[in-house]
Amino acid sequence: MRPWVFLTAFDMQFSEVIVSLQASDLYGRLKQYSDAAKVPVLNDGELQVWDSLAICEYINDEYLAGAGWPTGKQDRAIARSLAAEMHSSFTALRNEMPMNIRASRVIEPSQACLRDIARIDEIWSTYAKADAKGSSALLGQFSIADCMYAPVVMRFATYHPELSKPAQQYADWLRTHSAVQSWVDGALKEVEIVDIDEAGIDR
Ligand SMILES: N[C@@H](CCC(=O)N[C@@H](CS)C(=O)NCC(=O)O)C(=O)O
Repeated sequence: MRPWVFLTAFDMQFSEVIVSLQASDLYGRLKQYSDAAKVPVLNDGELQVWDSLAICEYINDEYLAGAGWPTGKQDRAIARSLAAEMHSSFTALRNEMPMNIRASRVIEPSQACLRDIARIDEIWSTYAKADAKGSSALLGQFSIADCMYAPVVMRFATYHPELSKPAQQYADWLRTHSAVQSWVDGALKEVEIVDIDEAGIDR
């Protein structure tokens, strides 16, 4: 989702190959596109770029002349820290709140998961900046950092944890961003159910 939202938000042309994570011979299917046998992977000519953050960084370097990060060295440093924190942390949240856009569920989060939610609330409350044009982006400029948090916004839309007002405002803004909405539109048309990602009970 993260590089897809980034590419879409910046009007980049790309084509997609969707591989079901329940496909028979999943390893072989993924190996056709990715030496690492993981998705997402971007194939641009002869070049293979794997990992969502690396794909966003490559697009930013190759096609956007740096516009994928906020302007200003300090804001860029913070945006990169936020993206890296998302990429390397929040294990409990990821385990207990699998992405499931078509569902609305109730779970009982562990203490570790509640701490992850609290830290995300702190990040969004601290760094989302509303502007006159109706944006609420992190550091005041839509960037790779926002794309990295898009899946968490969708997880929160499924499991409804309580958030502070500023954090909820950011979540609402990002969830209704046109690129995120395009992803959600596609997700709502899917029919596949990934059993391992069915958590909680229906609300
Ligand atoms: N850190 C990687 C995560 C890559 C990853 O774990 N991808 C999973 C799907 S979310 C995958 O390809 N799983 C297939 C498998 O492990 O066989 C990224 O964000 O790009």
